[in-house]
Amino acid sequence: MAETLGHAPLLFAALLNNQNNNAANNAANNAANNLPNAATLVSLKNVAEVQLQSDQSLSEQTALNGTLRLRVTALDINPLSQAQIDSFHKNGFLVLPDLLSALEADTFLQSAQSITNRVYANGEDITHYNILPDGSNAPHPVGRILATFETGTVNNPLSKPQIARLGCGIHTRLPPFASLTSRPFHRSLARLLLDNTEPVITQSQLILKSPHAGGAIAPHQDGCVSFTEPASALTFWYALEDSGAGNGGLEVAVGSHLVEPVKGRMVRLGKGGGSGFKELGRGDETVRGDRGGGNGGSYKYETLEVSKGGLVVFHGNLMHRSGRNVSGKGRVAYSFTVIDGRCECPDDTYIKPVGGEFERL
Ligand SMILES: O=C(O)CCC(=O)C(=O)O
Repeated sequence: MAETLGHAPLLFAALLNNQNNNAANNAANNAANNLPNAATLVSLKNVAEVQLQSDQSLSEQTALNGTLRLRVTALDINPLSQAQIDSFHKNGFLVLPDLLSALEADTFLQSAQSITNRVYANGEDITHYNILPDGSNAPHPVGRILATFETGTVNNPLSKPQIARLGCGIHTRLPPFASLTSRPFHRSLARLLLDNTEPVITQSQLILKSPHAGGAIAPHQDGCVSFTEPASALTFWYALEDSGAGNGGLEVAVGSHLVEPVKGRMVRLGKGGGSGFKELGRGDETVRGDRGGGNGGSYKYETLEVSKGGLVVFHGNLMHRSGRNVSGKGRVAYSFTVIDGRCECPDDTYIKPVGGEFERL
């Protein structure tokens, strides 16, 4: 996995490492040096913040909300069979196909594309950040939309730098994703699968793997970022485009949630958006960057084939990763993570909002 790149934790590592704000030049440099290696990609990552609140008209939102409400009613009556619940506990994840119609998935995709277009257009609603090496001036991602970029390309070095991720407050700024996230069906799943009777949202993101450019995401557990005691993190991952072995699909280490406890947690450093990693049971020792990979390298990973509109729901302790997208097919996913509000979440948790209150699902 020499070429693997960040996921949620590494997003923040990327913020810390960003020292160059000119993504176009980075891409040109990478092209000149042939394919970039992992270190090059991470150190050249770029970040931009979208400031506008919404890209949808009220009538579009209303139409979408109406559609969603109808589907929720149907799905919430009997969300899962016992066999599905048993399978989740055994394997650590569950694939639920066709939760979004193709039309709905396209609507969310359009919303994602509208945001990415605005970032690419680099208009006045976009703020660029130059992050100092110590990360002290990094913007905090809670409640914001921050874009990070792939600065290299896989097969097409002449293409412009592609957005790799938009997070971590997608649903707080974009009404269509607020509607999707707050479906009662998700609350039912949280209660049924992890006994999360008071689920709260820790983050929501769009993960974009552009054709020929999408980078790999290193093995990790979401419970390192969305940490609680006892562990309660549950991630909902929607394929907005077909996702699988051909285009850098989600890979899971089946059953790893049973044998790989979360060994550390991501913490806030200082008053800015800086982050570090605290190993559990090691007192106050904090290291900068991400160590959320656990024993990730030693597992066998299975690539999930998820058609557009399918949902993967997975345990916060499940090791997962994804590969580069070397295909000509895009791969956009929307994900959000919940924890149980009854469980203890330390105040220095990186993703915890200032003031300490997470939003209820
Ligand atoms: O979409 C993917 O490839 C994985 C995303 C992921 O693991 C994450 O954001 O934590």
